[in-house]
Amino acid sequence: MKRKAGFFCGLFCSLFLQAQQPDAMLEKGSVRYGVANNGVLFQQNGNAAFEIPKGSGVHAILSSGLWIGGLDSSGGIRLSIAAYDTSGRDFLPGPIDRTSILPDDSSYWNYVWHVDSMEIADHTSLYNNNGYQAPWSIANWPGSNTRPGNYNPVLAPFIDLNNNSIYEPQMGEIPHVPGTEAAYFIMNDKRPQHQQSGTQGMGLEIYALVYTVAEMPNTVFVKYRIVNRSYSQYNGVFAGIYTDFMLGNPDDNYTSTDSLRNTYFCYNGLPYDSSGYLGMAPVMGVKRLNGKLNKTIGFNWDPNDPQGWPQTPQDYYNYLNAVWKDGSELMDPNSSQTSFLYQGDPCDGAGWTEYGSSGVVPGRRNMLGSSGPYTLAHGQGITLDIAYIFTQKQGDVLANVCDFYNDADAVQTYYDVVLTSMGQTPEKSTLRVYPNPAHKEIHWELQEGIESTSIQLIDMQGKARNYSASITAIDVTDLANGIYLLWITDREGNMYQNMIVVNH
Ligand SMILES: [Ca+2]
Ligand SMILES: [Ca+2]
Repeated sequence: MKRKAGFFCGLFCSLFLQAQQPDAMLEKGSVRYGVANNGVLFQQNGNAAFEIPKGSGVHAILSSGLWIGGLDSSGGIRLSIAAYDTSGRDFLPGPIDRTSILPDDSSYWNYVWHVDSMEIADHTSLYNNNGYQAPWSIANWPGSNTRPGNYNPVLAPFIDLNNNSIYEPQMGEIPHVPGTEAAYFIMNDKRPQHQQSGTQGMGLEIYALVYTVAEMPNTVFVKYRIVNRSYSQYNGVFAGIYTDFMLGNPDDNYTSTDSLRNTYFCYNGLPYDSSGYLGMAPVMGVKRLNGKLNKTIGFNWDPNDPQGWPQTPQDYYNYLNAVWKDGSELMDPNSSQTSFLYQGDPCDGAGWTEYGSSGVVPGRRNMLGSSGPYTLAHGQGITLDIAYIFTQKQGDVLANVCDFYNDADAVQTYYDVVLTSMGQTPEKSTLRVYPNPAHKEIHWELQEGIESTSIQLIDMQGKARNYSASITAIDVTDLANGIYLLWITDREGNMYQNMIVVNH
């Protein structure tokens, strides 16, 4: 049985290999957006690819990319920067060998794996049927490494039905991703020549999951897991998201920061967007969901301006630290040093905003929001959970800014309740569950001395049920038959998970 399925996959995979691309378009929500495996999101062939409403031909973002900077043991600046898909590349697709610290430059990795929840559900129920053909991205999901070399054994989250740490789609195993549609890719910063930043990389392996959920159709979620595979320790590491906004006509915009909500955003600087959104002047925001946004800054595209496009490694690193290219600090209108550009509130007019400042002409805008500084030792990582949130409701520009805050709060709540545990590869896997399959009750065992602070049971649609942290068993008699994840977090934030089959 197993051999037959393997043969079938082999034939299928080779036939359809050419169908896969290093980029994908996703469109299950209200946004049609492009994902590429070079670190630049929402841009294809130099064109904006964040169309909302879908089919309108109007875009809210021109491009958005990951910016990482840090200092090596001798104080040298290391950078990995993705800004535009037509500009230089710092990232390469694929993982890094954990022994040699070299990237696998095989074309095997030059893909964006693209899955949707219907295909995954079909695979769960049909995998064993005669004539069923698994979609390419499910059959070839990079769950467990199959390449020669000492790569991380688990390279993409998956449901491991038999707990052997091997991804076996021919046995009904599936990608473990949230939402209705997801794109996944692996990249590294070991490109020999960093074309954008002109520095060496740090030896980072990056897993990127981009996805849409049905409940938040105007939002695109991204999870970056960034791991230091090198043997060096880096200090002063910042991880940032750079975004060049369109918002219909890109030349009439303003930007702002809401540091308490860990978000920066773009809103129309004129009451009327002169092409695209017209009177419905929306807001496009970028929000960190799983930690603090520590710095924001924006700059123009003139490389000769001290507040313009970065030229040297120090320029990039300064911007990640919310400092101007010449080293001068970011100052608010009261001449106080700040780490957040335009950190006032356009909604109620308080504080430092572009909208309220006389003489600030609306125009093209970008923003860079970063978290850090972190120390990254060998094997340590940073996870960035990011939401790209679009708000467009009735009312004027400022009313939409007020509404954006509500949307940002709703997205944060949804993330906190439903999404935190999805799409992650848990760091610890010492959670034993029994009986499995479960008919009436499930029980579990954690290592002695570990105290759980949160217990969740999550179904395959990503819906979470929360239980008291003190319970030791869950009654499953009212749950539908199917696959669930038991997810337990302890006081130190370590996460333990195991898969449970409920079968009455
Ligand atoms: Ca398995
Ligand atoms: Ca505009």
